[in-house]
Amino acid sequence: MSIHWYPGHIAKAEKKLQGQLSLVDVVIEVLDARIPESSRYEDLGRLTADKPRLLILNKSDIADPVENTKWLNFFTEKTGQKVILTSASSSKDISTIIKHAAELGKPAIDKIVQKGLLPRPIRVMVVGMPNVGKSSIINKLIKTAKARTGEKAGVTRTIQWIRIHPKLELLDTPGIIPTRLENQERAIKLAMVNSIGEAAYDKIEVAKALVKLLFERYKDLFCGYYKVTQPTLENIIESRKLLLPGGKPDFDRAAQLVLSDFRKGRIGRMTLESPQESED
Ligand SMILES: Nc1nc2c(ncn2[C@@H]2O[C@H](COP(=O)(O)OP(=O)(O)OP(=O)(O)O)[C@@H](O)[C@H]2O)c(=O)[nH]1
Ligand SMILES: [Mg+2]
Repeated sequence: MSIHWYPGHIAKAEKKLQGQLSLVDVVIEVLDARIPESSRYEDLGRLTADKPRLLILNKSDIADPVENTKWLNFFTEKTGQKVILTSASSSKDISTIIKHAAELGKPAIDKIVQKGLLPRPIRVMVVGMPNVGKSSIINKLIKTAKARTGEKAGVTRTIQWIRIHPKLELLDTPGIIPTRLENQERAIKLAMVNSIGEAAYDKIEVAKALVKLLFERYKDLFCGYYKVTQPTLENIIESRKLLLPGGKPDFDRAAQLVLSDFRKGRIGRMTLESPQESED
């Protein structure tokens, strides 16, 4: 199987991201907690010129809680960054993001004050691969601020910087990390969590690989949910009676079903990779 990508776009996207990053004091780096390593961009440190980063494992509500803890510990040790688990719908998690961003940005403002200049708000931005939850987090950060300050919706729509805390300003658009897909194993996991445009891959192939992986990692949950005993789409087609007119198996529908069930967390809380396998 091959997932297509376009190296020509990468340099341009990186340049844009680098430009945005140069404007901020703190970078909020969002990963998908179901594929923390595969949704991470190793080169972000180079692009941010080593600005403080808050590493967020988002969608932790639909990821495996045991794996969540493992990944939290792994990244905390490995990166030396502040790492937290979040769900974009949790107001408590949004407050935690604000609290850590304010802490991480304080040294930058202290420096300004030490030079005898007036302090300014800490500037932050949200960065991550497609579909990890960047917009959900940004919207929540803005809404929380509006609720607190009583600011009217729409007023801040046209401005680039939005005050989300007395000391914090947020860039209102996320930084999109360009996806390099040299590594097909990684590309297929990104496809599984819907982080790659559907035109780039064959849904049936990705669904087949997902079924295998879920069976390997979460056999009981997987088999229980679909009432199957084997990791094949054929089994799911049979169990769910997914047939085309005339009685032929409907692989398209089966693939769509499995992908959508997994992406929405319907089968259960699942994580597709564990830290020990990802160590180089
Ligand atoms: N369960 C769960 N779903 C989430 C969470 N955060 C975001 N989502 C869902 O994931 C999908 C993508 O979220 P977005 O906020 O649009 O992600 P994004 O990173 O802005 O995506 P792009 O704009 O495509 O790069 C949406 O359906 C969200 O509702 C989360 O913490 N938990
Ligand atoms: Mg978005």
